[in-house]
Amino acid sequence: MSHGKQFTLYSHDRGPNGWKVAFALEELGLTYETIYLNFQEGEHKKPEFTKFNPNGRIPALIDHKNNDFVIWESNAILLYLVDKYDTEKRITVPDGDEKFQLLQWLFFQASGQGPYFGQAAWFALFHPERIESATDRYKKEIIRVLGVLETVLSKQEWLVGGKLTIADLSFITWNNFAFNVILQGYESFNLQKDFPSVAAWHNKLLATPSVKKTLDVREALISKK
Ligand SMILES: N[C@@H](CCC(=O)N[C@@H](CS)C(=O)NCC(=O)O)C(=O)O
Repeated sequence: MSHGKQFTLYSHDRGPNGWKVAFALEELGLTYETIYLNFQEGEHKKPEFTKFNPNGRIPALIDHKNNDFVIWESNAILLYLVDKYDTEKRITVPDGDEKFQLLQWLFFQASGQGPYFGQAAWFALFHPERIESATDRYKKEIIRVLGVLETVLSKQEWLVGGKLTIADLSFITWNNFAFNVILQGYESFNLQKDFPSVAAWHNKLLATPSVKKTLDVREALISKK
């Protein structure tokens, strides 16, 4: 076990997906050490890391109290953590219909939010050429996904189970990046005006102590660079 902590989390200071796992670890009061990989130096593609995650992406989690069990894909990690360690079901729901709704949101996040928001970020910020049609396509997809969330959150406070769960936690970091960076100055985008329920939900999530603490760590790491 590394330094007496139960888990080792492989993450990245800016990459959104590792922070989702940190939110859940904090919320459940589990102990962990984070190793932030250096993407510029390709650490995530080196055998020292791909022996844990053959996909060469963060996050990956090692559970030292479970024979160094390794799990990767952020939402699979969230499910592992709650199934094994959230016995009081603080941030998950009981088996049954609600569990399938929880899975529905986690699948939607992993297939509908993460990749599209990621492509929007890529074409808006990192692609070597400006390709307006591609940038626009993915920004429009962000707007569409926010519309889906708005429809649901205008009728209920949380995505599932009437309380904060891993489903809500899974959306925070990509939404943050979309609101603060990707969609800045895009057409007449105004989160508060266009998606008031999403804005209220997102602000509530940011004010949750475990989330705030984790995002403060992120801020501190980034501002040190
Ligand atoms: N579906 C994966 C996505 C993982 C992912 O794309 N991670 C990014 C950082 S947030 C990464 O490692 N990027 C480096 C690369 O693609 O080379 C998950 O949710 O864990």
